[in-house]
Amino acid sequence: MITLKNDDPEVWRAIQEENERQQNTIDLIASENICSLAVQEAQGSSMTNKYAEGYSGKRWYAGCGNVDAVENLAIERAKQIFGAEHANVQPHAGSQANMAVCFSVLKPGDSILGMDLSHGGHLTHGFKKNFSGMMYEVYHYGVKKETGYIDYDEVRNIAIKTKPKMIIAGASAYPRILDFARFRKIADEVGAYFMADIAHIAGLIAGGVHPNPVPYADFVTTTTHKTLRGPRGGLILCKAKYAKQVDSVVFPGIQGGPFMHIIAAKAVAFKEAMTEEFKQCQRQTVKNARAMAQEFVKRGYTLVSGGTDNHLFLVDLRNKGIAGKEAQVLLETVDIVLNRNTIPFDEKGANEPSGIRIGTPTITSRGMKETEAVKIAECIDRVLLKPNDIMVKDSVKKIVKELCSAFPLYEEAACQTAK
Ligand code: DSN
Repeated sequence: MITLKNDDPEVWRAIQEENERQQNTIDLIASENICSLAVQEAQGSSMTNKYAEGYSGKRWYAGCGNVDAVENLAIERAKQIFGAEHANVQPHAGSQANMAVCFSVLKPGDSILGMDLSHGGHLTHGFKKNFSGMMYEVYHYGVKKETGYIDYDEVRNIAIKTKPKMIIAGASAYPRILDFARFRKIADEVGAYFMADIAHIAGLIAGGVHPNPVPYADFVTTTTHKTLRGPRGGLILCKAKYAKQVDSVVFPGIQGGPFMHIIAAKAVAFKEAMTEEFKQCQRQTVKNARAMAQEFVKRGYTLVSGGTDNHLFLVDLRNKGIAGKEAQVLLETVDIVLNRNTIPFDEKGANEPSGIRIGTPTITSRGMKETEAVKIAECIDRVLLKPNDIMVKDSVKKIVKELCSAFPLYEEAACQTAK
């Protein structure tokens, strides 16, 4: 059998090195996770060869019986997890999911109200260089300077003043619970559609550790690869009355042939997300984030909103004399990987932000608990305090190495449902 190793050793080597990098680093990027080998197997399957434009039972091409079966499974499982009336599992990514929802009910020039990117929002919620910012008149809400929490009275005031056609809740860097009922109330008051983008927190919702927006929102979008721990992709949930509009925007509106291998992998991940092991992992993800956040506070760091309710938190480094990017680069030298992040009201701007974002999905999927989370916080603090101290760096690298070998990515990982 011709294997990748024989056939294309350069690509094979890069993949081996990536496997090793993932195994040997502490990954704190809040949007990343480790999907199971079963999810990877489905992604690497023959379903990648199949064209299946259309929907189950209504495809353009012949030979779609097997892909119909996996798409049906993915749809039914997604609906079951979140209690949704309709699911479209074809969006290639979260951005396409958001675009499809926007195109299904908005016209160019309509107005939307979403969270400011610099306060934790997302590019597709109205950033000026994104389709959402180019096509729609955008209004933003943010967090309160004194508290770091979303100011729902401000959201309401802006909504009353601007009368948006759609209100978007959801964030990529907001450490607190989102009050979907409150967003719904505001949307109803001004006659707006309500879309919740749960890309970051979908796994937490499936695990019962964050409220579910499905009862409140007209549309719910998500990626499938973050806390949900599936393949890289997107998903739309909506009320039955919007099903036809949404489906016809996804295909043929903005996408062609669906990625059937990814849809198969989504089905696998959705099955895993219904297990008790998965739910336990989501609970632990939040416990780990809380434990780590508390340790940072204890060590004199300022956290946006003072802590976290979910899988991530934001560290404001301004009182530590180090910028977010410097911290990111420095920590990578000791095999701790995270990303720089703007903090709300950051004077420095998006390219040189003053903070870092720390997330616990990946370490939790490896089986780490509060003890390890606290130890990692201590390691980060030691390196940030003495960025040029070789002895400190060596000692931290050693601890990282020990943690990584004690908690392998795929063997004996407590949160893995399929090995
Ligand atoms: N890039 C993702 C994140 O890191 O949060 C959002 O799409």
